[in-house]
Amino acid sequence: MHTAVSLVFLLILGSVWTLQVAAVLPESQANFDLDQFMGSWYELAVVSNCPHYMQHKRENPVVVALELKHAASEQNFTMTATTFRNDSCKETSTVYSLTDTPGRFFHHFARFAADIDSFVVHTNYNEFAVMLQLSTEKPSETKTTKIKLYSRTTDTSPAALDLFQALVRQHGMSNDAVIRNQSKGDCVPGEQLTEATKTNVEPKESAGI
Ligand SMILES: *[C@@H]1O[C@H](CO)[C@@H](O)[C@H](O)[C@H]1NC(C)=O
Ligand SMILES: *[C@@H]1O[C@H](CO)[C@@H](O)[C@H](O)[C@H]1NC(C)=O
Ligand SMILES: CC(=O)N[C@H]1CO[C@H](CO)[C@@H](O)[C@@H]1O
Repeated sequence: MHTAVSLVFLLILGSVWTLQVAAVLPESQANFDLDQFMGSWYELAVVSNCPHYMQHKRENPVVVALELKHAASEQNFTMTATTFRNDSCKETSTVYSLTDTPGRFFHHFARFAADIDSFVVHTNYNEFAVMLQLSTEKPSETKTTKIKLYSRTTDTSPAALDLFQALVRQHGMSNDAVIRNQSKGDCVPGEQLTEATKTNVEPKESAGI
C-alpha cells in the first residue's frame, strides 16, 4: 500500500516529524471549506505526548467551548475558547494564520515559545472534526503532538470517535491516555459557576475512550 511504502521510506529518512506531517496531508481535505468549518465547536476529547499538557488537562478535564470566526478576505481566523477553571469561566482568544494547504493553520504560542501547525484531518463540518496539532518549542526544538476531537454538540457519534481513535493509534499514542470531556454546563465569561449548573457536573471516566 502507498501508506506503508511511504512509512518505510520516511522511517529510513529517520524523520518521524516528516512522517507525521506526511501522514496527515489528507487528500480528503483538498477541498476543505474554511467557512463551513467556522462557528461553534466543543473540544470533547484530547490526547498528547506532552506530559505537562496531559497533567494540566487531567487536573481540569472539562469541555472547552470554541467559537471560530473568519472575516472575509483575512488570511487568519480567531478561535475563542471558553472553559471552566476553578469554577469560574475563562476565555482565551488565538489567531490562526491560514496557510497554502487547505485545512492547515499556523499559530505561535508565546508562553512556550512554540510554533504550532494545526491540521483538520477529518471533518464533515456539521458534526465533528478530528484535529492534529504539531508543536515545536524554541529553542529546545522539543516536538509534541496533540490530537483533539471537536464536535458541534457536547456528544459525539461512534463514527467520529473511530476516526479520532484511529489517528491516536496512527501517531503511536494509546487510547487509554485520552482525556474525555466532563461537561459542567454552559460557561459565560465573567460569571461564577452557579449552584444550578453545578448539579449538572457528571464526572466521567478519563480513560478508555
Ligand atoms: C489577519 O490577516 C490580515 C490580512 O489578511 C492582517 O492584516 C491582520 O493583521 C491579521 N491579523 C493578525 C492578528 O495577525
Ligand atoms: C484554584 O483554587 C485553588 C484553591 O481555591 C488555588 O490554590 C489555585 O491557585 C487556583 N488556581 C487557579 C488557576 O486559579
Ligand atoms: C467524547 C465524549 O466523551 N463525549 C461526552 C461529552 O460529554 C457529554 C455530556 O456529558 C457526553 O454525553 C458525551 O458522551
